[in-house]
This record gives sequence, structure tokens and C-alpha cells, in this order.
Amino acid sequence: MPAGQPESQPARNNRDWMGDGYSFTSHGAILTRPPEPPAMNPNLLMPAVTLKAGDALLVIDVQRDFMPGGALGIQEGQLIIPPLNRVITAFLRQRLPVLYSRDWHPADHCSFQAQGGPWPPHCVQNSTGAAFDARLDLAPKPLIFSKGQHRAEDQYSAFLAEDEGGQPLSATLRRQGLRRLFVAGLATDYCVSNTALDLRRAGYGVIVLTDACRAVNLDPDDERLALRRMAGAGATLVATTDLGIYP
Ligand code: VGL
Ligand code: ZN
Repeated sequence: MPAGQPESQPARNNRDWMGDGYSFTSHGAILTRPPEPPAMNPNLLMPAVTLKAGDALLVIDVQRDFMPGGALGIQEGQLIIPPLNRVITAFLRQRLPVLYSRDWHPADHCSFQAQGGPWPPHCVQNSTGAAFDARLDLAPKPLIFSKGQHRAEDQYSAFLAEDEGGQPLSATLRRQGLRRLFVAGLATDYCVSNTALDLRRAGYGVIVLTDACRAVNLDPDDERLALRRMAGAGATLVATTDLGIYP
């Protein structure tokens, strides 16, 4: 024991080592104790959207390979983390579900250039690049849905991504009586837009959190076109700063 350290002080450990409600695991920071709600919502303006029963948050592919420096790094991808974590906290505080998708490819996936596909190898199952970004808050028992798992087909939409038991996201939405999905993550012009369009086709309300998404932009217009397409399909585009959450 270092000199001067009181004996009663609990040792730091991987569970909540700073006593701030977060613990750290191999797949990121886990919020073990949702923060206390503020005494009063200090929003001065009427929020554009407030949370209600039947809402869920779908966090799409916030994985290391999609962050700057990753195998398929997306410019400014790191900037989605702070607003996204604020929304995750708000959903958990209101006991609303937070669902996570991940791109989860076999090493010889058809979307990889070696197989004639458009992308460099990325999000290979169980690789470090496929892990969730360490700065992303995970729900205490995160529901994780994997997509692109089959060698011969790519899957940009998370709508049919599968949980550990092989059950599709669509089944969880139905079973939990969810009606409106808030979507955010990476990438606006691929997974986010394909997921949002599938959700709209299936009759779900969709709110795209614009400041918590970033696009690959192979063509510089792709983000704008994806947002327009989602809006055209009836999705609502809102910045997290216009949600009725604190702060
Ligand atoms: C994605 C490119 C390749 C995505 C997945 O999830 O948006 N983009 N694989
Ligand atoms: Zn992929």
C-alpha cells in the first residue's frame, strides 16, 4: 500500500474504478448506474421532440474500424460520441430501451476488395477493429445485433441484424411493443439510411439524430442525399440539442 493512502479506501478495479457509475470492459465503458435526473429541466425553449413509451434508441455501428484511423475510418466519426452518450443516458434514465447494432463480418466477406467488393476489410468478427468504440456508453445489459455475418451477402440495414440467439432486431421491436426508433451512428449514407428506410417500410416512426451521425461520403453529396431520402420516407431529422432531454 503506498504511503499516505488511507487503509479504508477501496482499491480501484475494473468495475466503476472512479466511482462515477462507469465500469470498463473489453467492449467499452458500461454505465452501471444511470446518473440522477436533474432537479429541473433547464431547457428554455419548447423541445422539438420529447421521449415517450414505445420509443427506443438504436445505436448503429459505433465501432473502432469506422472511427478516424480505423480500417474504414469516417471523417469526424468521433464527434458523434458526446451527443450520442447524452441521448443514451436520457433513454436509460427514462427506462427506455437502447439497442446496439454492429457490422460483424467473416474474414472473407464478399464486401471486401479481395473478394471483389467495394470496401477494405473492416469489422472482422472478434477483431479489435470490430469492437465498440471505448468512449461509447453501453447499457448495463446491452442488446447487441450483428449484421453482415454471412460471407455471401452484405447487409447495410440493421433491421434484420441478429442477436446472440439469432433473433432479428425486427422481432425484438415487435415483442417489446416499440413504435418509434431514434437512430444514430455510422454511417449516414449506408447503415443508418438503409436501417431508417427499412423501419419506415415496416411502419415504425423514425427520428434521425443528425448531429450523432456521420457519412462515408465516397461522393461528397452522399450525406445530403441520404438525409433527403430518409426525410422523403417520413423520417424526422432532429439534432440531439432539440430533444427534450437534459442537458
Ligand atoms: C457500413 C460500409 C461497409 C455501415 C458497413 O455500417 O454503414 N458501411 N460496411
Ligand atoms: Zn461492412
